[in-house]
Amino acid sequence: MKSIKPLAHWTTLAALLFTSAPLVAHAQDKKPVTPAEMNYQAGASPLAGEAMYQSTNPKAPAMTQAEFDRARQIYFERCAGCHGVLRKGATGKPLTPDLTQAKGTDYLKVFIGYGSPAGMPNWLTSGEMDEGTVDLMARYIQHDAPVPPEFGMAEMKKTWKVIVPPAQRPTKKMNSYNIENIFSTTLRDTGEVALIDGDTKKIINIVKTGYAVHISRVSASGRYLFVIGRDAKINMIDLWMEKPDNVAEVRVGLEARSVDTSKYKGYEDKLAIAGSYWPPQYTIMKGDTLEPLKIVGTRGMVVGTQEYHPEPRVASIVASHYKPEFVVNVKETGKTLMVDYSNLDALKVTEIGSAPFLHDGGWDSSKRYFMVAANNSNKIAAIDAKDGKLAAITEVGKIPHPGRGANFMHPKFGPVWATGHLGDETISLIGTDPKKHKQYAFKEVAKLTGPGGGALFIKSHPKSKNLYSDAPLNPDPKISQAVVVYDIRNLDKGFTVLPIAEWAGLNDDGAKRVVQPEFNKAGDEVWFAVWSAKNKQSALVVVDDKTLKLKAVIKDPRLITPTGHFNIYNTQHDVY
Ligand code: DHE
Repeated sequence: MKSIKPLAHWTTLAALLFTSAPLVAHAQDKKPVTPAEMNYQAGASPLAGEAMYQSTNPKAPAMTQAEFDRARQIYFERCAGCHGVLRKGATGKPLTPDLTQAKGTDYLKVFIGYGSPAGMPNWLTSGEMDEGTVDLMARYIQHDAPVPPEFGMAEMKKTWKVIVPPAQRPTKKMNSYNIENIFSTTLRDTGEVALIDGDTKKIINIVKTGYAVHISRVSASGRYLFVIGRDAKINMIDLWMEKPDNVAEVRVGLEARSVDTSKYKGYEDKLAIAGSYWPPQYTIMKGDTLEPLKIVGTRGMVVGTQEYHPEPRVASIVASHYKPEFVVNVKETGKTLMVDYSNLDALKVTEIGSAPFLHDGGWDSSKRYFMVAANNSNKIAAIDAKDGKLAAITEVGKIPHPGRGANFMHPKFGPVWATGHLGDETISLIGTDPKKHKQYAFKEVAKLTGPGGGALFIKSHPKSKNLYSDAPLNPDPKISQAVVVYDIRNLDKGFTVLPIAEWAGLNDDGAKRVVQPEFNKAGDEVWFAVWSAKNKQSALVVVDDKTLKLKAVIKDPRLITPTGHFNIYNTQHDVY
């Protein structure tokens, strides 16, 4: 093992590094990553806990098995979100041995220790890693990337559990809840969702789900709730039970983010689908039991460059209302796959290329166009679900992040869909009506100015005259702990700030990031999560949409790290 160099030596190298050429040569010239994006992407991967074979490269500095295992775990906890599982590069630069060995251990140590102006965190000087760990990581990334195991049908079947078989489930609704106004709230760090009665604001049940649970989606009938964890575990919850709870679960991979269910006429509640980050694939399951039926890999060529990508992760998935199809967005290859589920034995997939990296998105108000953010290209692609083609690509601000976006009727431009941005303070409005407002269709017709970057979610409702936008990743707590509201009838007036975290009246100094506006079924209340660390108090805050005044604060020791929340009716019917 090489000895650790004194800090002075590092500083000299750091100076050299920042005044010379970029550390790692890269095929595509990458733009700097903002701190907000870095915070967002750099979450721990569940792959950190997976056993993998030690890979060695004879030209790389030697490592013991114990060192390799420790470095691998750190890599998946800290680095994989940006640099990719196989280190081929994503938000961060590629770190394959051909590139890293050419730089050498000392050079890499400086890069890891001090970070870079392009967005690499300063792991040493921030105190997150000591010098020994930095040295370990510098040696590790010169070895070949260990490949996590594949996860096929046999592995899935081993994890598949039908907790309550369909025949033993209720034949009618067994509770008195107004199911359509229940909220499923992600409790991120406890691996649970809180089911909350939207009328009484009381917790109905806390349901165990996967690790670092991510999103909830609702079946076409509104009876079943599907929740996916980052560990690719899907939980299916029956809302008809006296106390709604899990009836089935399965793992569809080792890491995942998206789930949805078939919504086309005649296929309601019949199928479910989930997309995985690792292995890069999507899985179609039976809608009432989660039995895995069909697994399809997404490895392939990147749009434009037509270079092979070994790990194109599956990002957002939605069910089409126009055809028996799932709209599957593949991140790194920049492709939307229209997966026809009418015959799983002769699967037809229409591949629509747009731009990398496809991430999140939502329907326009007609539910014909799926508006998906290509967040590495600062673009929104409009996918026409009726004609199965790309309708248009629209340039927007820096790193668009719509969640599912917000639809409303603009006084001049007609129906528009809106997205906020992680990388700048703007909100882009895109016209979505090619029939009656052709001149504005799929054009960025207006840009609103918000309080700053770091926005993740934006929301409106057909019955509301307001547009809400959060900014939980903004570095200024005054911004990250509040939301802004625009009056749709008078957008030129600018925004009003609602101090949501302050209204929550929390008893400690938690991060209190305000996340994701979500309307109730009636469209007259907006819910927000006030997200603090696991050991700090969090809350949900409910605002009256008409008066913009505080309506309720929901606090409970069980509400740990609430992030996303999903109203059953609005999620079922794609109302946003
Ligand atoms: Fe998410 C949606 C991926 C970090 C809260 N997130 C999505 C979707 C994807 C995704 C692909 C779209 C799913 C769909 O529509 O089918 N999210 C990722 C990441 O890869 C990323 C950047 C890093 C990670 O390690 O996971 C990430 N996401 C976060 C967070 O840190 C957030 C703020 C808090 C949390 O719970 O982890 C977060 N993501 C959400 C929410 C949605 C979401 C609330 C659903 C939005 C909606 O309106 O549907």
